[in-house]
Amino acid sequence: MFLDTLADHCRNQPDKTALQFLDGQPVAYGQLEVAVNRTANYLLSLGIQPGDRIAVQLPKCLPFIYFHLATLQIGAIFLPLNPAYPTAELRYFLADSAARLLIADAADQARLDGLTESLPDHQKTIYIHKPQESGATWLKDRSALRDYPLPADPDQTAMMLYTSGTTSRPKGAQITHGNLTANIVSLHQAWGWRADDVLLHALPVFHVHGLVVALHGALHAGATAILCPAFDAPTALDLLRSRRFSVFMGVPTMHRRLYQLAAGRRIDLSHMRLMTSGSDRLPDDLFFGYQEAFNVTLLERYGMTETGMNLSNPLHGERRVGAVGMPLPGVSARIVDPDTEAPLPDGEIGEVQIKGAHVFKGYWRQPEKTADAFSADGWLRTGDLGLREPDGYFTLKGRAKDLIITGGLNVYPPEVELALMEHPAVAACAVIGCPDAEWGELVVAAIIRRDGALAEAAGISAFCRERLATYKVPRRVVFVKELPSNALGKVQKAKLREALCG
Ligand code: MLC
Repeated sequence: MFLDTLADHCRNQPDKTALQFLDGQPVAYGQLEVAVNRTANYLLSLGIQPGDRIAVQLPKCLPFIYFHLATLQIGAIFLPLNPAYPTAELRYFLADSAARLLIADAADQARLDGLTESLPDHQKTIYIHKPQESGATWLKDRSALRDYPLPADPDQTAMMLYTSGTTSRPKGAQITHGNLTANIVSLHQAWGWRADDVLLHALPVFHVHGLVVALHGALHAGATAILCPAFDAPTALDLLRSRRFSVFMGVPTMHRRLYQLAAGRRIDLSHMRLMTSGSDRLPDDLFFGYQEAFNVTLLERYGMTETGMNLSNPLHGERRVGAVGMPLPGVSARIVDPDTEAPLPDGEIGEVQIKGAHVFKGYWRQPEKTADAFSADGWLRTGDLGLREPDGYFTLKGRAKDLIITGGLNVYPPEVELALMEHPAVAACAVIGCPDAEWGELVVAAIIRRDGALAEAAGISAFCRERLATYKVPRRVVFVKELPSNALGKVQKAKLREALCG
C-alpha cells in the first residue's frame, strides 16, 4: 500500500529531501518519518481511534502534511477543508462528518470556538500558531517511534473529500487506502515517475489533484516535492526555467497565467519531463500556445474526487489536443446511453462511466446517493459526457449536470442559488457559468428582485461572501425581469447562458 512504500523510502533513503517549502528548510525522508510518527503518537494520545474523522482547515504548510500522513497511519479518516470556507460551510462539514478533531489556524480561533461548541461529536480543536512557520510544539517532545501497524485493509476509509451535488448538500466521498494505492500505482506506471524527479508543487493540498496526484505521486516515487505556499505565476515560471524541476501539475487557469507571462517570447521548458493539466478542459489555444512558447506538450488527464485519476494522454506517444487520453492501467472506461445505460459504439456521445480499484467506496452516511452514483452493473456514473475514438482516445463533450468549473474548482449552481434565495431582496434566481479565457468559466447570477427591493450587485456579493467560499460567489450579478423557463417552470439554463454570456 502507499503507506508501506513511503515507509520503505524513509528507511532506505533517510537523507534524501522529501519535501521543502520555498524559503523553508528541506525535510528529508528520515525527518518526515519522525515528524509523522510524532504526530501520529500525538493523535493517539488524544484518544483518536481508527475511523475517527479528523478535519483539517489549515493553509498549505508542513503541519498539514504531517497531520495528513499521521491520520492515514493510525487508520483515522482525514478530512481536508478549504481555508476559504466561511463559518456556515465549515459548520456543515464538521457536523455532517461528525468530526472528532478539528485542526485549524490559531488566527481563526475566535471564529471557530463559537462554532464547535454546538457540535456534539467534536472533542477538541488543535490550534496551530503560524502554521506556515511550522513551530509545531507536539513535534518536539513526543516519541519518534511507531509501535502500531499501518492499516492493512484496503477497504478501510483513509480520507473523506466533500463534493457538492446538483440536487443535494455536499457529500463526503470516502476514499479508501486501497483506492489511494491503486490510483498512485497506475499513475506511476503511466507517467513514469522516478526517484530523481523533482516536482514543483503549486496546487492547493485540500483536493485530490494537489494532495493525491501530486503529493502522493512524489512521495510514492521517493522523489522530491518543492512546495509553493500558493500559486504565483512569475515565481513558478522562474523556478520552472531553472532546470531543477522535472514535473509540474496545474489546472488550465495556472497554465494560462504562465503562458501569458511568456507574452510572445520563447522560453524553453523542454527539460521538464512531465507537465500535466487537469481538473478542467484544457482549451486548444492553450495546448498549442504552450508548445509554441515553452516547447512543451501539456499532458491532459481526466479525474474526479470520487476516483482520483481515470484517463490520461500517454507519456510517450500522441498527446492529442482536446482529448483526455485513454484509461490508466487498471481502469476501465465506457460510454453509455445516458437514459438506458447501454454501451454506445465508438464515436457516439454518451455518459462516461468508470470502473476500477480506484473508485471510491461511497458517500458518508448517504446510502441512497451512493446507490445513485453507480449503474446496476457497478460502473461509476461520472455525469460527464464524452466519446471514445476508434483508436481508444476519449474526448469529453460536456457535462450532464449544470456543474460550473472555475479555476479548476467545481461550483454547483443550486448551492449558490440557495444562498441567494436567503437574501430578502431576491424573488427568484438562476446561476450559470459563462466562458472565460482565464478561469474557464465565471459564476454568473441572474436575479429577479422582489417588488420595491433596492439591492445592488455589490450588496448581493457581500451577502454571498458570508455564506459561500469566495470562488463560489458570483463574479457578475445581473438583474432580470424574468427567467426563461419551460412548461414545468424549470429554468432553462442553456437559454440563460445564450442571453447572458455574450
Ligand atoms: C481564487 N478565486 C477564485 C478561484 N480561486 N474564484 C473563482 N474560481 C477559483 N478557482 C478568487 C479569490 O478568492 C479572489 O477573490 C479572486 O478569485 C482572485 O484571486 P486570485 O489571486 O487571482 O486567485 P488565486 O489565489 O491566484 O487562485 C487561482 C488558482 C486557484 C487558479 C491558483 O483557484 C487554484 O489553485 N485552483 C486549483 C484548484 C484545484 O486544485 N482543483 C483541483 C480539484 S480536484 P477575491 O474576491 O477575494 O479577490 C479535481 C479532480 C481532478 O477537480 O481531476 O483534478
